[in-house]
Amino acid sequence: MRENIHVIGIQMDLGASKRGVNMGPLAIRYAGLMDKLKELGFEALDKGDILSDVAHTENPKMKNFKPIFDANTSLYHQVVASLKENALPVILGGDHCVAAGSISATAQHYGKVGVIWMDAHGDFNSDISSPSGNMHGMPLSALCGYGPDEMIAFTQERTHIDTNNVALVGGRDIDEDERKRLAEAGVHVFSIHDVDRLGMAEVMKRAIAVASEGTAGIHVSFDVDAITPQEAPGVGTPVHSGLTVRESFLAAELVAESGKLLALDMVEVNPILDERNKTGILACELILAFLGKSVY
Ligand code: B3U
Ligand code: MN
Ligand code: MN
Repeated sequence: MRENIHVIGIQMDLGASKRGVNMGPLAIRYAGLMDKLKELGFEALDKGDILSDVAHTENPKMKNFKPIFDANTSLYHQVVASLKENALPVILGGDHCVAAGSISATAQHYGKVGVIWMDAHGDFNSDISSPSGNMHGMPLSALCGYGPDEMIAFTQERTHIDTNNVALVGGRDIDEDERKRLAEAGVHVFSIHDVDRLGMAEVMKRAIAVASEGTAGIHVSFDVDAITPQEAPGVGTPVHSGLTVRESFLAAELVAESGKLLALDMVEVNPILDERNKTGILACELILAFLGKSVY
């Protein structure tokens, strides 16, 4: 595990249907993230927040594309810079669009990386298949080369993520077309049903194996709506019957134990919809667990 952590916030909510996840980085910092990282012994540097421009839609199938792309371009360059400094980037979203920037950067730096995408949703729509035009439903598809390609056009050449190395964990609200797209692309889907049947330890063992096979390591992208809404109420698109808090921590602890973590996104915390920063505090503690904080 690296000693050097760069915390990078991105105040952007333009990919979601509800406003407010732009305040996610503030809520997670307010929960004490920087001090707690230092208490754990990390050299933790706060790189501040990237801001997005105002909402502006030209194509309703890709709402707010331009300001999303611009903010993501800044994020991409910041994450590449942090990786060059040998830091492990922790990205505080923001809606899940930010993973298009952060994961492109990790892939650009390391060449071949695996992804564990923890989410109630698939985020595997294209502009064509999306029922909403909301871009936070598209980043995983874009990253894997299934479009929209513009979303990850940060450099001339795209470094796509091989779907053989992608595990989606916690899915339980996936659109019909999206399900077919995930299956055709060969993404390893561990739905909430699989978590029930196999248990989180086995699911994560398999997800880590998938994401590690032939890669430099793993980029984890954690959407807090993976967790059940009673425990994580501060999210824009809650889906009932999600991961428990303990399952979420177990997943984080097992990733830490694997020693394969290269970068971490913690996204979709919506302080406006939260209860006394419950979701922000949970997101903060989960980050620490992904970085190796143990309870014993
Ligand atoms: N799959 C739907 C809904 C959705 C995706 N991600 C979130 N919601 N958070 C869509 O709009 O693509
Ligand atoms: Mn998501
Ligand atoms: Mn989600």
